[in-house]
Amino acid sequence: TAAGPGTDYAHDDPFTSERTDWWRQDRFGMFIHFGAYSNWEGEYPRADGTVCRDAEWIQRSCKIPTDAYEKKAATFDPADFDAKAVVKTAKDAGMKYIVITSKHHEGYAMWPTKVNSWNLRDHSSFDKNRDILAELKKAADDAGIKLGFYYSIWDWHDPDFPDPATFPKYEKRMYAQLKELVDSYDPALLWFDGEWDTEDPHNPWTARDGERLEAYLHDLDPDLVVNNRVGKRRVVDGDYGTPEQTIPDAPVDGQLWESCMTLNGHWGYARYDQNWKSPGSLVRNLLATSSRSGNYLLNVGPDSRGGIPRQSVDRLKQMGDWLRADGQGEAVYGARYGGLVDEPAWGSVSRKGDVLYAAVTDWPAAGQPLHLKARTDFKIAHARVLGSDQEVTVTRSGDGYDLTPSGGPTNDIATVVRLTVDTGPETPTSTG
Ligand code: H79
Repeated sequence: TAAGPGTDYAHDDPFTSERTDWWRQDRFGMFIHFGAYSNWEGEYPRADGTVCRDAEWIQRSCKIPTDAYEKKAATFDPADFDAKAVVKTAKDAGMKYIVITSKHHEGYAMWPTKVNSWNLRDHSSFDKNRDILAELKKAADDAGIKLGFYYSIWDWHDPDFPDPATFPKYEKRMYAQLKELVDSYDPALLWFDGEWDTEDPHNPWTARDGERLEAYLHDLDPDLVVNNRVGKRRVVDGDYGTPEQTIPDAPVDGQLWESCMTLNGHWGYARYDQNWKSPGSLVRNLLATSSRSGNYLLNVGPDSRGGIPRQSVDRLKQMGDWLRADGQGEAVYGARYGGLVDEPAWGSVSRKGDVLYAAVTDWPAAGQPLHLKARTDFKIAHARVLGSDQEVTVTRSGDGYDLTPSGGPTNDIATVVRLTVDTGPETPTSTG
């Protein structure tokens, strides 16, 4: 929850770790869920003629026998996976980093690991000379995009995983795989998952295991940004918190955070799921996260051939169009919690130094003001609408300020009012 007015101003100033600096500026990333599950495209046809549906959890939720699952993986041939196109999709969306599943709960490695043969090179119909993580790394480097890997601790395939007696053998292989990933692809970030306590299969992972792994990884590469699911999601675990499919309603005290979300209702590709979020709600989500000092990690799920669904690409493109239009991305990149004012019902307010960005999703009727409720004393020196030369009248009003635009919004999603503020002691005045 938000702290009181006195400490708001300094909010997230404790987060000055050099390691997370790029990540805190970038604000917007692409999550990619891609694995052997993608080859099912969300549908498992049962022997009785019915179809069981789910995405990256399909093996568990549809109780697919191991031999059938392995047989299906042997036909996995994502020949259309185009790393350059993926990176271009991310870049055009205004995304600054990519996190791809290197191994999800199914245990299948998306790179040619030497640890086992349950991987895209040794257990697929894919070109043996290709390595999609290497391709992605190259394309991301060329485009100035950071690359990170998701890695599930919970593993449904490794026979040594669930039994605490054999778990150390699994852990050794996990360490070896992570070393391969770090050595071969030099990722900027590792995104762990599946750290939670659960049965079927039992998950022996402890907070202590997380601390040990985190130390090991930072020994390999001190710059690696690591999420909090490396441990048990305590504030001390990893570099940042990971709310999933939800956005905290205020900045999170004492912790960096990133909300990961889907574009439809699933992470992995599910051909039947056409429940797509609108570009407007996606931009509002991005504004909500950045204005509360969080990041937004938005997911795509490539299909069995490795292509990102057209519906995903279209929506991401519209987000990028919004971010590029009139420099509106200024309100997101490098921005954080506004602090000086309460979050208004008509939009969100982010801050970068002396500038507040009021992103207005509900533009007022002609002559009506946008009210900003002040949490502390400050002065608005200047107000203007990005992409418009209209006047904005600023008046001191009761518990804050009224901003009265003289014209309409510049776009249908969110129009940004850029406010230059002075936090000095002078009395606020009105300005055009
Ligand atoms: O990769 C995506 C999901 O597949 C994965 N995380 C995102 C990023 C994810 N897996 N599970 N969940 C999210 C939701 C958590 C389900 C759980 Fe449970 C409920 C874990 C513990 C209780 C299901 C029921 C698994 C164990 C019991």
